[in-house]
Amino acid sequence: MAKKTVNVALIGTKFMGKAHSNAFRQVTKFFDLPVEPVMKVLCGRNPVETKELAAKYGWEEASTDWKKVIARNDIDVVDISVPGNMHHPMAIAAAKAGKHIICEKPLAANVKQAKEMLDAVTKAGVKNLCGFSYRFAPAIGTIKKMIANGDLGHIYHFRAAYQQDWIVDPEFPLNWRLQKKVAGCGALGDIGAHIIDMCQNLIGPVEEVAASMRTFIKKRPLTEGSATIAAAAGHKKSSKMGTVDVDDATIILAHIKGQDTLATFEATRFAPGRRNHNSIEVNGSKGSVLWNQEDMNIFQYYNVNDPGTLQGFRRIHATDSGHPYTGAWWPSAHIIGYEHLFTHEVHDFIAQLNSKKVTYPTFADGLACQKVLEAVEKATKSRKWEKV
Ligand code: SOE
Repeated sequence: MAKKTVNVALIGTKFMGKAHSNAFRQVTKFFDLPVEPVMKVLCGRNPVETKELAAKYGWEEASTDWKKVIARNDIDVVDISVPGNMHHPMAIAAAKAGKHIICEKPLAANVKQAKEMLDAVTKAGVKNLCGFSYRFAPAIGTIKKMIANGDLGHIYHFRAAYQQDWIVDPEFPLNWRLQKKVAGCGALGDIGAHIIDMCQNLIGPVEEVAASMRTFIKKRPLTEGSATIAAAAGHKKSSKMGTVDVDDATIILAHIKGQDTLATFEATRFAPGRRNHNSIEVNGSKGSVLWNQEDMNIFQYYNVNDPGTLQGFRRIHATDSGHPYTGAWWPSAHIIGYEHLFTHEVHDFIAQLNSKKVTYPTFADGLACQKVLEAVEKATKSRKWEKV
């Protein structure tokens, strides 16, 4: 008997559009899903490029009109993988049209928008996922279980640093990620959002914050194209300069609700040599764990109960740790990579389309993160601790 299918429309053709396209293409090849996602239509701004990319990535059709795509009766799932300023209008329209929604992080440009988005999906009764992709790394799944089991005991510290270096060069052009009106935020929302979600997912809700935000390079050359992270050098720069109105780096101190835990977060695009160093360290009364995305398949575990002569950090292969995703790929220690996170994300979303309770990050988690982002901005201005 033929499997039931759901038709997917993906809006966005760049970095995340590519990652999500790959996920939809791979997921049915490696996992058994109760319903099969059909790659129906890819939507982008440039008609020629979108058509080419739709064919390349495996989408049946291409479109440049997101409103029409969302309104189509034959579309079941809308995936929003575009810059932050478009998340709100697209998600509201998709919810009103009764579509299930995947939306990239940060969920919105502010708390008000995020609340409206959550209200819209709740009212429509549609499934919703916010793209905190690092939750889907096998090591993170295992660490979450260890913390929940009490293997680390009482958690004293959650320490996270998400460091990148792609805009260290002052000549790097003012691309969309450096403009508040398009991105909605800077390093804090783009990469800080990942580690704030990581903390709220692994440890507990952030209750209050103190913070400092900086924009080190305040003027940058305007770009004639859309400069991407990977291709800074090859871009046509104009001689005109524009203002960077988002943060280059943010540092946060935080308290966790109902727990005697101190958390720190650092989100920066000014750490030369750190290309995508998303790292966490958790210290508890019974042990510690360390993880970093650049060595994604490994995590380190220190157990205070190991015999004294053998104490030290163990290097653990997360592909060996019995995680539900790893068996679908390769034998133990045949490593997986960044793109697999999105495949796992899409897997969970499609597999749980008919479930009452879901295990993936939702718009409620997106809103919870957005509230922390807003409190951080407030704390930076007030120079005081601010409640989330
Ligand atoms: C750019 O800073 C970026 O692509 C983020 O937007 C992603 O969320 C992160 O996974 C990698 O870095």
